[in-house]
This record gives sequence, structure tokens and C-alpha cells, in this order.
Amino acid sequence: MSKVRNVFLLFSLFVFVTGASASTLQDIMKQRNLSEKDILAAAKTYQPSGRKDEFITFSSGGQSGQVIVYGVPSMRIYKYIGVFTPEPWQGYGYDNESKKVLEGGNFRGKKITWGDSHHPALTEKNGEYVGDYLFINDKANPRIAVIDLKDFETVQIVTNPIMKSEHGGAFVTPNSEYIIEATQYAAPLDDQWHPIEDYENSFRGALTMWKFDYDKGRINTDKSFSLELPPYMQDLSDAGKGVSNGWGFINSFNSEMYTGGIEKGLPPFEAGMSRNDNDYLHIFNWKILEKLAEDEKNYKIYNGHRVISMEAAIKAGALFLIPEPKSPHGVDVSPDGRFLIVCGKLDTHASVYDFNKIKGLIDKKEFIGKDPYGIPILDMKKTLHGQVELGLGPLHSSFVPEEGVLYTSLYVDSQIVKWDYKNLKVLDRINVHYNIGHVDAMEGKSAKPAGKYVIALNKLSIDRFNPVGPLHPQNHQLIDITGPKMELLYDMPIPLGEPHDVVTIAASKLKPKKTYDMGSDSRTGKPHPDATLAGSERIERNGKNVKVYATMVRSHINPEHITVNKGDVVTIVVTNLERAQDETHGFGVDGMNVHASVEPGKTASVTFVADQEGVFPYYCTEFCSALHLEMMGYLFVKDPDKKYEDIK
Ligand code: K7E
Ligand code: RUQ
Ligand code: CUA
Repeated sequence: MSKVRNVFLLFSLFVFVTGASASTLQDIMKQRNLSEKDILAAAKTYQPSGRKDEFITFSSGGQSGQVIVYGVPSMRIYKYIGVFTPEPWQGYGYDNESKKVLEGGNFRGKKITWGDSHHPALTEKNGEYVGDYLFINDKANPRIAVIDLKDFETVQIVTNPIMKSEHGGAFVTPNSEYIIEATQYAAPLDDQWHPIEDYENSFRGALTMWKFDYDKGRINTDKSFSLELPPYMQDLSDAGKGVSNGWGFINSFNSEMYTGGIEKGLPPFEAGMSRNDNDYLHIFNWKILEKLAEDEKNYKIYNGHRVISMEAAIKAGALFLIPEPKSPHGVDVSPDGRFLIVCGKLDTHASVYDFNKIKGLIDKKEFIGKDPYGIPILDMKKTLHGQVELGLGPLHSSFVPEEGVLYTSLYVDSQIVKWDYKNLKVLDRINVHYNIGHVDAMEGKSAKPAGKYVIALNKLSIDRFNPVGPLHPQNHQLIDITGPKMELLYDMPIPLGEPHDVVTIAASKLKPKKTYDMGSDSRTGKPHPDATLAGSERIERNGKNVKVYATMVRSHINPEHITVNKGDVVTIVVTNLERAQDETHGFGVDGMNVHASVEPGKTASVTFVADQEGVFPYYCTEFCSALHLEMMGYLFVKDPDKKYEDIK
């Protein structure tokens, strides 16, 4: 043993024996006022430098229209994914390739640059999560986005052709055949004016089955179809699995079909909408609908999209209603597909429906009547497994591996309740801070939940964090569920919109790329037609259009000088020639409002009009090497009407 090492060992022993260091655990606990419970919580969540997380969580970004990616149990944020809103770090909305993706989300031809993202959902196989693609819906402008988990980039946005708002998306069928989207606020399916007096006739809800082409990794809009629904306000949905595979479930409120009119002295919406004792759980069979959509006598075309009529669906036995406690919110299907848990905001109970009983009544055609649109109604009592009183404002539920155990959020009581939905009893409850919306356990809505933790997605944080003005961050709380009692481990402020819902997957199921194949367009997943290799950098002119084929590699951009005329439309295509992981370059041009993030192997392009004479530097925006600042060039814009004296 070397002498140096001996001295070091002796010193450590001295520190250990005398406690001479100022930072023993006890000292720190005293200084920072930490209890043993705090230390345990820290030990359960802290990741030493370089240590990876066990689970990856995708959170909706609410009114920011984005997706937030973080790790569990560390709760470290890894990425914001630009989805419905431009995001400059990723060049999203600032380079041509991503602008095309955002344009897919144009609403009735109008450019929309915000969204209200609610429910992220992963691709599934046999109801289990597969880390290939993530989907998320936009409640405000009914849209579904597809995010490729090879690079965590948004690759497609589709706009719903018939809806004017939605909430029952994105929910995936057990083998990723379809992504379900259901309306929220009823509206006419056509794009015409209809008076509110005509609500029952011309306003409609709807559900859309977006066909996912797994091999292409894109939604096929031509193979997608919808079903017309009554103008009840549809809410959350879920796809059946296991015994209920082929079926889908949608909650609704406003069975009253109340249409408001406070300005005319009528009771306000919320009063008129809560007069009935019950709303309706919608039950539909998408496998039957799929067949109906093949025969034109069953559907009408709106905006080039097939919408199956209620009559056709009723006749084919594909649509039913069951009364449910009024103003329900979440409907969640158990991992085996047998039980449906419905929580009503205005009812202190959770209702557990048994799909086997539902199916039994449907098979026997035993109905208690029809709604005004002719949809058969099933007897609530005969389909219920039971109800359990949980507390005030139950909203959402999430499953774990333990048989029959469920975690449900209580919005008003600010609690999570652990309960047994088979034996119908409450097992435990914990306070959260504050006003929880969704609660999500690890892989909690799949056919094979992973348990271990639940995340409380709280709407209010009030006093939990350092004040940052009247607009507070929301609070995601991590809760350990491995013991008999739930234990709160960690508070994470979420600073990017209201994160309604999360979906979590074991990190081992994700296989993201390290670099792109050289010359890839990341948004199409294909070779970029304008990819440029070293030595073929060039500038091509075609009248007023100038195209620059550029490359980037540590530490230069080639070409370094670009000269154009004022008024030229300039496209600069940049290819990052790096093959080393994390050697990203960025590309920005002074004053042109363009930016591309060019990861190793990627090709991206920016287009702008050179509408002002002058000299404009362009440069690399990622600190990529010791000579990063030198990674630059000049764009010269000459006025073609002027004569310049060349400087000798
Ligand atoms: Cu309850 Cu949109 Cu899922 Cu928010 S929703 S909470
Ligand atoms: S700097 S090039 Cu202020 Cu180190 Cu950024
Ligand atoms: Cu490339 Cu900085």
C-alpha cells in the first residue's frame, strides 16, 4: 500500500472516530431541520450523479400544448417536447421540417399555435405498454399528435374533421389499432351556423377512431372514422382490454341537454346541467363500428370523413348507455378488462361496473328503455358490481399489480384513497397538496401495472414552493406505495402549464436512438432529399430562390459566406456531419426568426426572405467545442438596385 493512501485512510478513520467533519448525517439533519422520515424519502429518490431512473414519465403540458418528460423516482425533468406549440430549443416551428408537422394541426385552414394537451397514451401490445410512440390530445382544437419515441420528436398532428372540442382522447386500443378521441362540448358536426334552439337536432357529440399504421408510425386519416353521438357532453374515455377487448367506454355529463342562457335570465350552465340524478356511460363496440364504416349506407361524409349514424350503430348492436352518478369524470378499465371504475365529481362514491354483467344484458337484449335518440339503456343496478364511499370529488383512478387494489384521487378532499374494488372497501388514504386531478401509478392503465409509486398531479401548490408571483407552478407529488401505508416522498414543481395526466413506462422499454442515420429528416424518419455530405456544400440559385446546401461539424459551418440579393427567398439546409453522441449543433441567423437544432446526422432547413440590405451573422447555437464561438459565417444581402464600389 502506498504511503499516500495510508495517510488518506488514517485521515478518514480520524474523521470517523472523532466526528471532526462538519458534515456528518446528524449535523446536516440538525442544520437543515430534517427528520428521519425526510432522510428516508431522500434516500428513496436521490440519484447519485450518472445514475439513471427506473421509470420515464410523460406528462401533458396542459395549456402550454407540450409534453414534459421526467424520471421516477428522481423527478428530474429531462425534456420538454414541442407538440402543439412552437419550441425553439428543438427548432420546433422554426425549421421547415417541423413547420410541416405543425401545419398538420391547422384547424379548418387556420394556423393554431397553442393547444391544451390533456392525456398522453403509449402504444400497446396485448394491453401492455410498448415504448415506440406516444399520443396526446388537444382539448381546445380537437387534434391528436404522434410523438416518435426513437427521438422524442413530434412527427404528426391530425385535426379532427368534425369536432369543435374534445376531451376523451388519447386512448389506445390494446394492440394500438386505433386511438380514440371523443368530444367534450357538443356542436354541429358540419361547419355551419345552427341556433341554440336547435340543439337537440343539430348539435352532436362524437367519437373518432383514428387508425394507427404501426409500420409507418403515422395515423392513417383515410382509414379513420367516427360515430355520431347524442349532444350529451362526452368526457373521458377508455378502451376495453382482456374480456372487454373490442369495446370502449365514454363518460358524459349534461344528460339534461341543457343549453344555458344566463344573459336571458335562465339558470347558468352548471345549474341546468346538474338537475338529473344520472348521466350516461356510453358503451360502444369499435370492432362492429369498423365493419359499419365499410358500407356507405351506414355513414355520412363530413369534411371528407366517414361519420357512422347513431341509427346504424344502434341497429348493429354497437352502442348502449348505462346510467351513472351525475357529472362523472374518469372511467378506468381494470387490467383484466372486467371492471369499469367510474368516479363522479358530485358523488362521494366510486361506482364499479362489471363488464360481464353488461355483456350479459346486451346478449339477452335486456334494456330498461331508450334515450331520445333510440339508444338502448341498460339497468344500472344490474350492471354494478358495487359502490364505495371514498370522499369528496373522486376523479381518476390508477391500477397496481396487487389484485383488486386501486388508487383514486379526491379533488375536493385533496387526498388519494387506496381501496379494494373487488371487496369494496377503503384500505388507506393520504393527504396531497393540493386539489389533485389525475393520480397515476407506474404503467397504471396497462394490462400489467408495475406499481411501486403513484404520482399525484395536484392542481394547486399554494404554499409548497418559493413564491414566484400569482401564477404558481403545479405540484407533482411522488408517493411510495410499496408498504401498507402510502408515503409521500417528493414534491416537484411543474412549471409548464397544467399537467393533467401522465403515463409512465419502465425505462428499459424505451430504445431511443443515440444519433441519426447520416442525412435524416427527423420529422419524416426518412433520408432528407437535401442532405449534404462533406465536399458537396454549394449554393444554388433559381431566380429569386436561393438554396444553400451547408454542413456543420466541429468547429465550422460550410459555407462561411453567403451572398444574396435583397428580396431573395433563402433556404439554408444544414446537415450535421458528426457521428459522436451529443455533438449537437444549432443554426440561427441574425434577425430572421429561424432556428434549427441539428443533432448528429440530422438534416434540417430554414427559409426566410432576405428583405433587408445588410450583413447578418449566422452561428451555431450549441456550445459544441472549445471553438464553438468560431463556428459562424456571414450572410451578405445586397440591394440589386444599388451600385457598390468594390473595396480593394
Ligand atoms: Cu381530469 Cu382533462 Cu383527464 Cu384534467 S382531465 S384533471
Ligand atoms: S457564453 S457561448 Cu455567456 Cu459561455 Cu455562451
Ligand atoms: Cu457547433 Cu457550437
